[in-house]
Amino acid sequence: MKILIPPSDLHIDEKAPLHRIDDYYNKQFTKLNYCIDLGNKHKCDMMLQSGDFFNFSHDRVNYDLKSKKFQIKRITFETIAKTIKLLSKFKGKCFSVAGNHDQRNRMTSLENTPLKVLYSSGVITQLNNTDPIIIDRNINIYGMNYNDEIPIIKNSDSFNILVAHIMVIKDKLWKQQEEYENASIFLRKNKFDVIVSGDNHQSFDHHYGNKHLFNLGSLMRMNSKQLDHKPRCVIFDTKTRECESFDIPIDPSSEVFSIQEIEDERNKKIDNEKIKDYYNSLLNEDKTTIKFEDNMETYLEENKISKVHSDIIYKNMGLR
Ligand SMILES: [Mn+2]
Repeated sequence: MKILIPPSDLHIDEKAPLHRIDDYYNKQFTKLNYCIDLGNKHKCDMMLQSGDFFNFSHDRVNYDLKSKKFQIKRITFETIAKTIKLLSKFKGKCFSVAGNHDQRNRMTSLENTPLKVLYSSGVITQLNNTDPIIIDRNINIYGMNYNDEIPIIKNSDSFNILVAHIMVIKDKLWKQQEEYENASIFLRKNKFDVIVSGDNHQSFDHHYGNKHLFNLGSLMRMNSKQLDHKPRCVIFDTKTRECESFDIPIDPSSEVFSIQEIEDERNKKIDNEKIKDYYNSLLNEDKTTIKFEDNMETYLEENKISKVHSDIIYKNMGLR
């Protein structure tokens, strides 16, 4: 049985993220199309997608930094239709779980969401953590939708697969990051043969003996921190337990991002940091206040200015 594993976080969206200057909308579909063609070419029997299929679950009012205007963010019917058409091209079966972006207000119910339309259309099937989907009698596929508990394996003799929207990391994404699963420990402590995880937009895989974890990251370079991100697919063969990685063709980041805008933003951040430092230095200077009179009094006291001279100063300041 051959499994196509596309990037974990597709985040299909109508509009390009900040600093992208290319035809972002169509590139999402070109890339997804590449994955599906690849799966068909290699005769993959199924595709496993690990959540955050769409960037939004419902309409949202958003302030656009570029145009400085409020705009409604929504996934249109056309985009959903386009996605269904594309997925129906895949000759195998598609399975997925819901990510936090797919869930309405982070509720587990998918009522009235774009992902629910995909599930209802039948082009893709939602996995869950209680009843595995059994394929070829031996392959059991479990799902962990966002915020679900880790499933309990029912048939330990089977080939068990977990598709999960859960933060699995190789290295911390930021210093204070607390809620995550370490890839190596997560793979070792759970008895799944294959884990396909999503949520972390970085791309990596981890192997422990005969067990494999794939977190392929985002489909698109969604922000300036992802200039070097290389989206890819993996094809895994359950018989041989071998995998092959395929890079999805991309354009150089200098062509898809406005490097000038990114640099300007970085400089602005540095300026803001400087202002913040200056402000903090004022706060730390314990005796200095915003009131000139108070500062003067402190100065006169600290420098032991005589009463005669202080009185002259206060008189001229109109305070005595
Ligand atoms: Mn995501």
